[in-house]
Amino acid sequence: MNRFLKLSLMTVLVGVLALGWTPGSADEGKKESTEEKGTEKSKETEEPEYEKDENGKPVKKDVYVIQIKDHQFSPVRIVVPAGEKIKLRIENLDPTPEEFESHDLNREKIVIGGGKITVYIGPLKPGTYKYFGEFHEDTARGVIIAK
Ligand SMILES: [Cu+2]
Repeated sequence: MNRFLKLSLMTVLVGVLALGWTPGSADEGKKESTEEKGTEKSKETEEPEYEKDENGKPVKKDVYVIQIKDHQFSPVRIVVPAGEKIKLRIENLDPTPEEFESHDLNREKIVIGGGKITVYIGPLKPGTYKYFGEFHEDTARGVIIAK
C-alpha cells in the first residue's frame, strides 16, 4: 500500500477512535476468545458452527488469535486445517500501529495500536505461508502452516 493511502487510512482510524472506541478492548478481546473456546467445547457433539465472510461464504467459527507485542507476533507459528476458510484475529497490544501483510496469502491490513482486526484466509493447500508486520519487518514475522 502506498504511504499516502496509509496515512489517509490512519487519519480515518484515529477519527473512529476519537468518536467512541474505548481503551482496554485488547484485553476484552482476549477474554472473548477464551469464552468462545469454552462455548465451542461445550458444543463438541453438535455440528460445527459457521458464519459468513466478507463475500458471504461460509467459514468455520473457530478463531485463530495472533497477538502483536513489542513488534513481534505471538504465536510465531500456528497450524490450521488445510482446505477450509480460516478466521484470524490479529490483536495489537503495542501502542503503535502495525500492518499485517502476507504475499503468500495475498493479504495486507493495518491494525491500530491497541486495536484488533479480523482476516479471513483460505481455503489453503497444505504448506507454509509467511506473513510479517510491514512497519517492523525485522522483528514482526510469523508463519501459518496448513495441514
Ligand atoms: Cu503494505
